[in-house]
Amino acid sequence: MSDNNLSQVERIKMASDGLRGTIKQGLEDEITGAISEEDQALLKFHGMYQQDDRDRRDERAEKKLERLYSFMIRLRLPGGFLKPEQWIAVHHVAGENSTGVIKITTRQTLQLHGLIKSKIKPTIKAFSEAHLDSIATCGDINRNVICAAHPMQSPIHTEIHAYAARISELMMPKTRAYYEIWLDEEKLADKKDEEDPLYQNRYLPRKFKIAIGIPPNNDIDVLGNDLGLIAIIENNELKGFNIAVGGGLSTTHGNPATYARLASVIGFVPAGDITLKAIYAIATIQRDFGNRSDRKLARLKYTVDRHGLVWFKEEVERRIGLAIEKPRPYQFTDRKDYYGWQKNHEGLWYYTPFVENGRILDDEKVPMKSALLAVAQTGKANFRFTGNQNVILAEINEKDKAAINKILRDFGILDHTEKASTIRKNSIACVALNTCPLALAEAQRYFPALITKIEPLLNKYGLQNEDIIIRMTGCPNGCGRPYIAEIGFVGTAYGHYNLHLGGDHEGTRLNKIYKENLEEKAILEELDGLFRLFKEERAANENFGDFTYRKFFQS
Ligand code: SRM
Ligand code: SF4
Repeated sequence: MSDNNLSQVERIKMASDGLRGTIKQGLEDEITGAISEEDQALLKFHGMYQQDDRDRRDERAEKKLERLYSFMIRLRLPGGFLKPEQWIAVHHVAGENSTGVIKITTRQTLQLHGLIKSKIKPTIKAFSEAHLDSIATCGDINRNVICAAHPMQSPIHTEIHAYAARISELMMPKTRAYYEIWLDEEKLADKKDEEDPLYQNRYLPRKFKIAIGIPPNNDIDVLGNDLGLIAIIENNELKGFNIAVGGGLSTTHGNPATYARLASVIGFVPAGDITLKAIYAIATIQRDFGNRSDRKLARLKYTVDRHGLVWFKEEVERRIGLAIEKPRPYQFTDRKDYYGWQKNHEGLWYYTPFVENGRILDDEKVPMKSALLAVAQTGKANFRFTGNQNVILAEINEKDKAAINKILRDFGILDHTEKASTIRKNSIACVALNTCPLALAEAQRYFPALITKIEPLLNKYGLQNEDIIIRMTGCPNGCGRPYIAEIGFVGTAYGHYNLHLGGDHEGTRLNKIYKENLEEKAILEELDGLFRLFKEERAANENFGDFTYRKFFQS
């Protein structure tokens, strides 16, 4: 591609001196709370986004003040795992340096919001002391590798889960910029040590997401990722992975060239080094063939569709020097979190509380943040984050269960989790306002209140125990994966949402737009009618998503 066609971000990456840019100087500039646009693009590769408080834009503009800038930081947690002492560290960092709210994301990690410029370095230092980092959790690079979260669902979960860390390590950038800028490491004398055969100096054309699913539970929505690995287990042994490529859920309103796409399974590779080789090869194909001029069309899904699946598979085979076998059979039956207490094959206990939209704070409903701190302080539970924005208190010995149960009871977590309705427990909302610069409408600040109005409609038709997967995002980027929900709301303008219907329970079918630009009153009227129809016309054991798909979209 000629240099003239390269997007601005491509130029910034190449001229960045290994993602350093002028971030260091920008941090020292006390005149503004912001950093330059070029550095903002580079900062993402270090796991941070510059944002501003959108609620206060008008007020600040009136007073002729600059926007109220702050930064969001996202941790790299392959497979979403933290030891209790690491949770305690995150708890304190959040309290001291950010808004205090800890957000569990849809990719099994944690975000802190509202860090002012001078707090970034202390935050990263404190994380580093807890053996945590935020490298490559944003930017045109491999992101946090996610893995099915529930250890009790397979006796070989640990073996499969370990791939998340291995893949994350394999796909890390080689530049030492993160350590130099944030942790005061001496600049390397020999630049050769930074040579990066995978990313070179241009990185990937766009973000790149990898997920590992363990059938039968598709709790991480494996097909929504650029690269999905579906674990194939035969006789309790991990044989390898079916590889699925080209998933991606974002669209842009009014741009018909963009679309959501589920990943296509191209074949099976045996477990072990060959799996890692295949992953690496797929990333290099995207590096070499991805679109570097139009960022809207730069994800792997567009590369796959431009060249075709046959070409893509052959190119992987050529790069790994091995034929990919035909896919092995697998079946997803669900994609949920197992709330309450569960036991695994070794007799270890797991408790999953309901964390609404992944927001961990002490509010009038429940002191979730204090409760989780108290659990962590026992040192007896690991923390595992789920793709549904929850946390699992994990690997608890039988002898410690009663003490942890008491903490959960005393803080009201048992009650909170038991009392939350089925629909609420199946809900996801993205961050949206007030921090997300791309939000067109509210999501996590509004969805709980909308669910409160949806619950009586379900009760009215006796549907309160139906497992209906419902999700909302504040814009069509799809961070809460609304396009694979049974009921999806996608923000179009303030207070307005497209209503999507017809996704399945297992995350293997995209939904479709049913009605556009609805306000709350219209949403509730539509749902009332839909629930009535479902009650009257559903087939035996038919899920809501399958019903609406059959009723409205099947020709
Ligand atoms: Fe996302 C951008 C939040 C999962 C698709 N996403 C953003 C930003 C960073 C806005 C921005 O670019 O400035 C949002 C920050 C809001 C804030 O204030 O915190 C944001 N995305 C999130 C999170 C926190 C949503 C949540 O509430 O949990 C999730 C963090 C994941 C993580 O830990 O890494 C999050 N984002 C997703 C997912 C779901 C997934 O990966 O399973 C998607 C859809 C899947 C996909 O990638 O196709 C997603 N986010 C996007 C996109 C559209 C990408 C595209 O292909 O066009 C953007 C915009 C962009 O990249 O230009 C975006
Ligand atoms: Fe922001 Fe849109 Fe993602 Fe929601 S879906 S967090 S509004 S980019």
